[in-house]
Amino acid sequence: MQLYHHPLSMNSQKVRIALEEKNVSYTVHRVNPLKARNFKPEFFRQNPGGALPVLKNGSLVICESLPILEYIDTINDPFRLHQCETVREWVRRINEWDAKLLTFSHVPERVWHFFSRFKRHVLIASMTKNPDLASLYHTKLRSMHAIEESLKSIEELAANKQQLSRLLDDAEEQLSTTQFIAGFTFSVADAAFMAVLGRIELLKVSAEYLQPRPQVSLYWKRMKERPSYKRVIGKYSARVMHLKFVIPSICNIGIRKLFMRF
Ligand SMILES: N[C@@H](CCC(=O)N[C@@H](CS)C(=O)NCC(=O)O)C(=O)O
Repeated sequence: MQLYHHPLSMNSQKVRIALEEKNVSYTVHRVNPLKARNFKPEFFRQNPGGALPVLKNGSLVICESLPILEYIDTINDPFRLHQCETVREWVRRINEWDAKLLTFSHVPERVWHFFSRFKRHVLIASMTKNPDLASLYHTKLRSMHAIEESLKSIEELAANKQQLSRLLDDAEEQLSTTQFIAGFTFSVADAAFMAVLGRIELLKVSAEYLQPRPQVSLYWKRMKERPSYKRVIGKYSARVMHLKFVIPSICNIGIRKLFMRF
C-alpha cells in the first residue's frame, strides 16, 4: 500500500494514524504542497484536485480522507467502521470541519501570500505545459481563490470556529460516558479526531478549545501516550515543522522563482 501524504497535512495525519493503529504495512511518499509538488501532472492526473492524502493499493486509487478511512477500516479487525454506524457518523462529522481557515488565519499574511502567489504561478505554468489537464488546473485555481476570499471574511472564519467548538462540545459529552470518541474501543473516528486535536495544539489554541473541555483534555492526554500519536504527530512540534518544512520550502521557492522554474 502506498500513501501520498505530508506531515503538515491534517487529513494525511488522520489516515496515517489509522494505518499505524491497524498495523498495516505501507510505504509513504511525501508530497510537499507548500512547494506545489501536488500540482505535478503525474500526481494531478490520478488525483484531480491535487489534495492530500491519496492511498494506492495496486490499481486502486482512493483520494479524500473519508473514503480512505472507510477503506482502511475494512482491512483488519478490531475496528470495523462499516459495521458501526456510530463510528461512521463521527468520522463524517469530524471530516466536515475543514482546518484550512483556522490554520491559514494563524499564518502571517505575507507568508501566506508568498506561498499562494507561487502556487498560482505553478498552476498557470502547468496549464500551458499540460493542456489535457488545463481545466482541472483551472478548477484548482478557482478553489484556491475561494479559500483566499473566505479568509478575508470575518463571518466565514467565525462560522468555521463555531463548527469546531460544536464538534468539541459533542465530543465532550460523548467522552463523559465512553473512553473513545465512538464507544469503548479505539476506532478510525479516534484517528480522525486525534488529528484535529493535534492541529489545535500546533496552532497553540488549546487554551480556547481544549482547556474549557476537561473530558476532551483528558482523552487527548491518553491519546498522546499511543505510539501512533508519537509517530505521526508528536515528533512534529511547531518548531520542527517550521525548521524542517516551512523554511526549506521558502528557500526552494526563492530559488525556483529566481530561475523561473515553475
Ligand atoms: N476533503 C479532503 C481535503 C484534503 C485537503 O484539503 N488536503 C490538504 C492538506 S490537509 C491539501 O492537500 N492541501 C494542498 C492543496 O490543496 O493544494 C480530504 O478529506 O482528504
